[in-house]
Amino acid sequence: MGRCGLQPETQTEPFAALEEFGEPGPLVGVLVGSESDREAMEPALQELDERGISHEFHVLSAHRDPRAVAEYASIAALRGVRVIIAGAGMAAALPGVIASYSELPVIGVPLRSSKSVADGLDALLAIAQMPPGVPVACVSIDGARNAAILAARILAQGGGLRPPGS
Ligand code: RP5
Repeated sequence: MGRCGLQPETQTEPFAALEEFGEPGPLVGVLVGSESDREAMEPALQELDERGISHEFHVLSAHRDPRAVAEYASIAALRGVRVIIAGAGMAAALPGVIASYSELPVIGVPLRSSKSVADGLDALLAIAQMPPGVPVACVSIDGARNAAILAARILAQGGGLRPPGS
């Protein structure tokens, strides 16, 4: 499992993150919008660890590093990632922006940031109220463990849908 954040110097280089994200990926990508979100997402990482599900962890902000988020999401499926869990607080754009760039299932985790004026409700609404056509699954506020369990259940549906007419 790799746990890393982009170095500041790479964030200003166009597509510089492709080198890092070009490596074959794990099954689950776990992202947060800030270092301050890391602790709240630990239950997700622990649950994935206990289930033996390969995963990676990145700190990528939809507002502060939008290009890096776009790069990550655009090639995640090509790297073999099957589900993305994204946690963020306040104006929690991260899950929605990832869903804009990827057709992978995205599970958003609204986080109760210490800076929240609404005790996490702001993040919940930001994640849940996506426009039609760009779905994001939303677990409860600080529901990181449930996000990992949901990711495991999605991964268990390996057969997928049958093509129409089959
Ligand atoms: C959000 O703003 C992050 O997901 C975090 O929950 C919140 C505060 O971020 P920091 O100012 O602590 O980096 O984007």
